[in-house]
Order: sequence, then C-alpha cells, then structure tokens
Amino acid sequence: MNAIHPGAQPASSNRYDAIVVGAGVAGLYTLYHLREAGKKVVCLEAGGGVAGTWYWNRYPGARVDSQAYIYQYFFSEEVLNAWRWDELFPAQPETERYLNFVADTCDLRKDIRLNTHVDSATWDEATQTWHITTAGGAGYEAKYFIGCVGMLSAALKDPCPGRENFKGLACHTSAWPHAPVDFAGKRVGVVGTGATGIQVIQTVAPLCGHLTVFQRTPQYSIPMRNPKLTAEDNAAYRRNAAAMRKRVRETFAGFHTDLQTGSYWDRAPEERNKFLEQMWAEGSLCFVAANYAEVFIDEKVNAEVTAFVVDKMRKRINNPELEAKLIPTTFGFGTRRVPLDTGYLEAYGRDNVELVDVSTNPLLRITENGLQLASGKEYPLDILVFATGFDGGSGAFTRIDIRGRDGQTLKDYWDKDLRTTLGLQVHGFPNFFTTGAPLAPSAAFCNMQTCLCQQADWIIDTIKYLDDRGLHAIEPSAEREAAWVKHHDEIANSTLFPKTKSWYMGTNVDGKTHRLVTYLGGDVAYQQACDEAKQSGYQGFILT
Ligand code: NA7
Repeated sequence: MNAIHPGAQPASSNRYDAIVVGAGVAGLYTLYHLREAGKKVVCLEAGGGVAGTWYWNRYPGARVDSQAYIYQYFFSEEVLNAWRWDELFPAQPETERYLNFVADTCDLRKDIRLNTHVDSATWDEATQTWHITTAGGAGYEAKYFIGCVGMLSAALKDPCPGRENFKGLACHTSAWPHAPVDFAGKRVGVVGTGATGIQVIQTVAPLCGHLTVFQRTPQYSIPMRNPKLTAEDNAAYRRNAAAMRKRVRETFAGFHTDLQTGSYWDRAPEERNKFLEQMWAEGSLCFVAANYAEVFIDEKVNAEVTAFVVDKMRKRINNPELEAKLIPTTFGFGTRRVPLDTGYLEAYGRDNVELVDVSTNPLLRITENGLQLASGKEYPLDILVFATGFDGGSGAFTRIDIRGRDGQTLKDYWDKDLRTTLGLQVHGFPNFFTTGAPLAPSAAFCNMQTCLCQQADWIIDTIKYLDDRGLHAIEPSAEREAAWVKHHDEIANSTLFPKTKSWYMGTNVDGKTHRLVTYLGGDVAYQQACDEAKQSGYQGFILT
C-alpha cells in the first residue's frame, strides 16, 4: 500500500467520485458532464478565476488561433443561443468572458474551488482511492483523478539568471499582471518569437517607446484575417451549430476544413500555386490544417510550400537585411507550430523596433537595468517580457507530485520515457485520466475544443462503464501502452516533425524525452482508436 501524503486527511465532505484538476476548456466540460451523469465531482483550480489558458495568458495581444465558431462548445443550447462573438479570432478578454459565461450559465461555480493548487495526488491501492493534497493544506479523496491541467500551462523558467535584480517589470507571458501595464514611452524587451512572442511584439510595438526583440529562431507566419462579426454571422453560427459539431469530429485536426485528398503532385504547377493562394487568402490555420498531408511528410512538397510562404514573407518585410534575419532557414514550413499574425513582420519596419539575434550571442543575465548578452552588451529596459514557452504536454502533470501504484511517480516514469495510452491513461496509474497529455492530438495539433471534449467524453463514458458494473479501477496494461507508443512513433517518424527542434518534440526542455507530443494519425483515426477501446470492453486495459 502506498503511503498517504502527510496532511491528506480530508473531511468526509471532501470525498468525491471524481476530482477534476483545472477549470479550462477541458475541465469545465468534464465537470458539467460528470455532474450530469450523477457523479459527485469537484473541480480544483489553481487560478483565481475559471478559463485556464485564457485566465493565465492575459498578455497584450493574446488571441485564439481557431475561429470562434469552432472554438466554442456545442453542448449547451442555452450558451449557443445566448452568446454573441465579436471577432472571428477572439482576443483573450473575449475568450475569458465566454468561458466565465459558460460557467455561470451551466451553474458550474458551485463545484469549482478556485485558488486551490493541487500539490500531490497519491493512489492508495488498498482502498482504490486517490488522495489529493492542495497548497492550502486541504485534502480530498476520490475514486477518479482527472487532470485537465492544460498542454501549455507549465511555463519555462527564466532563460537567464538575475530577475531579482531588475528594477522594472519582468514577466513570463503566462503570468501576466491583472492590472493594466502602461507601455507609453517605455523601453520594452521581448525574448521569444513563437506564437506568443509574435502576438506580444505586434501589439506592443505601437504602444511603447522602444521595443527590442531578442530572437533565437525566426518563424514562418500567416497573416490572420480577423473580421468583426455581425449579428447575422452569429445567427448563422447558431443555425449551423449542430452540423458544425458533427463536422469538426470528421476532420484530421478538429477544424471545419480537412486535409486535401489525392496528391499535391496531381495538380499542375500553376494549379498548385492557385490552390496555395486560395488557402493563404483564408488568413487562418486552414493553410496548415486543410493543406496536403504531404506538406508534413514529403521534403519536396514541403520545400515548395515553404518557398511560397517565404515569398509572401519577403514581400511583407521588403528589406533585405531584415529578410535575412526574419525568414527561417533551418526548418521547413509547418514543422513547428505556425503562428497567425496581424502586422508582425511589418512591425520591424517601425523606427522604434530593433531586432537582436541571440542565436550565437545568447542571453547572459538580467541586470538591474535590463538584459545583458554573452558579448557583454547590455540593453537598458523598463519592461522585460519572456515569451519563452512551456514544457508542453507533460509539464503541468509532472509539476504535481503524482504517485501511482507502488509509489511510482509520474515524473520518474515520464523522465525515463514519455509514454501514455491514447493520451488518456498511463500504465501504473489506475483511475487517473488525462486530457491534453502526450501522444494524443489534443497535445498540440488540433482545434482544442474538438479534441479536448472528445477526450472528456471518453473519460466520462469509461467512468460510467466502471460504475455501472461495480468495477473499482481501470488502467492500461504495459503491453497496451507499448502498442500505442509504437503506433504513435511509427506515424511520427514518417513525418518531417522529428527533424525540427520545437516544443512539439520536447527539445525546448533540458533533459526531456524527444518524442513528438502530438499524435499525428489524425483525429478521426484517434477517435476510432478510442471508440474501439470502449467497444471491445477495454481490451488491453486491466479492470478490477
Ligand atoms: P514557443 O513556441 O515554445 O516559443 C518560445 C520562444 O522563446 C522561441 O522563439 C524560443 O526560441 C524562445 N526562447 C526560449 N528560450 C530562449 C532563450 N533562452 N533565449 C532566447 N530565446 C528563447 O512558445 P510560445 O509561448 O510562443 O507558444 C507556445 C504555444 O502556445 C504555441 O505553439 C501555440 O500553440 C500557443 P527557440 O525557437 O527555442 O530558438
């Protein structure tokens, strides 16, 4: 029997059927549906409000990269009928308001404990119970422990030492202050040019006195087309909601548009260019999610699409010196997460924006007055923004002390090898379920609403299956897990993704296993695999 974490002595009122950790997109959905299924459930949330990613990431320019009509939930008629979207790609405040509206409309708050950080979760084999402790000292117990902790919520630590010396504001984008930050006349530094850095840079450039961007690796970027939405647009979304709900589960990446059928080479060169132009004009991730799969598999296709994107970027930058710095040369288009931008490349044409290459002259330390590079050069700053990313897929789980059978910690298990079964369960961790975890589409390559809700549905059905049959626990066998990992790797290794360093591959975290976090067989194949597990009575899983 495992030792129970000291202090885990829950009051009887803290005993639940299921504990959900995280009140973001996946957590709110899971809470609602478990409650509808008659389970006693509580959701523990570290933040001071609901909305997960959209609670924490309130940095200037934060915005969803999926269209509102597919990022929204489809489960509540009341929400669908009452909510009005303002923008096709909603900014953080609108998305946070939406998720709060869902929490209110569905009366979720009474079962959510805010400001409750889960420190540890320990499986007790004898009683088949998870014991959970929180930073505030409260203990909870439950049969099922469900981590909806977010695939991008474990921020990387500062990229260099010395933050305590800095006289200005230094902040990771996911820990942005709630009070407004005044940029007027300020010297701002941004480290990082991923999807987040790009949103910060394009937004802050016109607001601040001087902006210094510290770039290690440039990015390909697609200009976003983001119209304001009308009442008619919203009415159409409501009319189409049932069809859209079905549609997003029929496509490769949970979007409304799907990968092309046939081969890229079936089109003549001018047709290929016309096709790429049409997709580009959409101004969305359709250029990725509704392109040909060969873009991510075939070096030659990738090279041609990359050349198309580079040409678009060159025309926007229109400055040879900047082009040399801002256009990637070390990886092909789409093998890292492609950001959507609004005037990002154009921002470098402003007099108050300076681009500093830190690929060969890295950050050394944060000083009292700014940031110093290895060369010794110091950049005086008032505000320093770390858009340096996350320990994607696994980090938010391993930062909780999760102990399964025989005291095995999830961190040790994943430090040795990052493995899951369907991204939903882990061998040795009975009745522990995950959303957004490695080896599922929801870890990265997906419209999140689609993939997270699909995973939550599987978890809820599985819980009902166990409870309806009086079963105590479920976990995948070691063989079942090995089979999923092998299948995942075969697909991953047939693509170009492993050739590029990125958070997709875990190369941004020292010591992390380099395995593609996201399952690339596509959502439809993934759903089939999940459905097969259910329909076979959980073959390959150990049920007790
Ligand atoms: P990303 O995409 O991981 O980007 C992080 C950026 O920070 C990237 O440009 C990194 O350069 C840079 N970085 C990290 N550490 C350093 C140091 N030490 N020095 C210089 N530059 C550094 O994170 P984001 O938050 O932008 O996006 C994460 C996801 O959120 C995104 O993919 C969307 O799905 C939403 P590097 O490329 O490693 O050279």
